[in-house]
Amino acid sequence: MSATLDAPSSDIDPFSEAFFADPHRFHATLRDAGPAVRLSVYNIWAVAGYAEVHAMLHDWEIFSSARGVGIQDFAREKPFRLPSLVLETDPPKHDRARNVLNKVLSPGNMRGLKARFAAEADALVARLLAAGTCDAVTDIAEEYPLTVFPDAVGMPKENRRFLLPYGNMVFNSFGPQNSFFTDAVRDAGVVFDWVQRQSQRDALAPTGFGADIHAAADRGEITHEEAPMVVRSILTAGVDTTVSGLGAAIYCLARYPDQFAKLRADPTLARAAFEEAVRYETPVQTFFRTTTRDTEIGGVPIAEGEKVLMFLGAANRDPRRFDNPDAYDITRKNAGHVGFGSGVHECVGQVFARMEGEAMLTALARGVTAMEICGPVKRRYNNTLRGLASLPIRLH
Ligand code: 8QM
Repeated sequence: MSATLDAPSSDIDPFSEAFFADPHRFHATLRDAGPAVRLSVYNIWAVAGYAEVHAMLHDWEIFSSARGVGIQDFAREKPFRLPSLVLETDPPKHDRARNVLNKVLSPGNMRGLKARFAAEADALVARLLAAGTCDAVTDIAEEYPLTVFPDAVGMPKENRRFLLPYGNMVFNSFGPQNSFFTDAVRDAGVVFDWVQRQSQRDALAPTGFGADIHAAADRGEITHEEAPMVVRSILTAGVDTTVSGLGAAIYCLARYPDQFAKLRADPTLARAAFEEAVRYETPVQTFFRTTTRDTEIGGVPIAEGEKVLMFLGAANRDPRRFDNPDAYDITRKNAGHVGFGSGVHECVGQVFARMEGEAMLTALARGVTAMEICGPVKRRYNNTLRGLASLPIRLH
């Protein structure tokens, strides 16, 4: 039993340009304000400490995903899109779709892709070295996942870039209806129908993740009506996230040449360098849960039906959990970071994401002696994702 505390409150807006431009000092303020902080701008709760975020992620019965993992409460408002069968559900409903994805995206099912990943990454680095300068966002962080991921799903070549505005829209939709969200919706109108179409069995190759998901419906693990919804989940979650992750890793290695030197000296550190970038930049910054009953977080009472915003990015830089958290250090022990979440909803695509990161950073470590930022770095603001719009670099 812990004592009841007075609820700390703050007028910080975590979905504002000021916040996105420099989140870390706001994160520190929220972590230090208390275990749970009332955000007056939205009348929601915020949780920014590692221990509290981790505990919430492991308590799906009280901190539910079924009322949406954005600011919208599905119990009160019509969801922005048909709710996801994995992301926006709780066990036991969650587990059916999740078990299908666990198999489709399992390490065993992924092994066959490894050689292709390496070859594609090496070829891309060779092309970019010949050009000299490039934009690491469009030419690497977007280009690479937009090749290897749709290939693995079994998608046709046409219009693959549509996956980017689609993801941008969905990840913005977890926040409030601010201009980031409305701009993203305006940019994404046509791709809504396209994603629906791409999720159907006859739009997908006879082999690949898409076909595997539909085959699970033949075996009765999900229904044939559900299969396109599960394909939609991987199309939504599989691109923008890894684009942000790869962009983060390259940005870290370009900013901290001592770390790139370490990686070049031992390219087997590529996996660790990617992992540390996921901790350090935390591509998926936040998700909400909704309380299913009256509860408390660190002694702060929280009523039933409240939206609680988890700051994964703040948790990943909590000095109570990580030594010198604001240093990008590819040899640190960062196990336990929540960049891929934790608990029943922990990222089901993490094997794939890490393979992309490892392949790309290995190719850079082997083929490039130095990366130099050679123009203005621009952030891409999004209500959920932390990433870049532009990163001009010269490769040596
Ligand atoms: C985020 O549609 C979905 O099922 C879905 C969308 C976005 C994500 C996950 C699942 C966490 C990467």
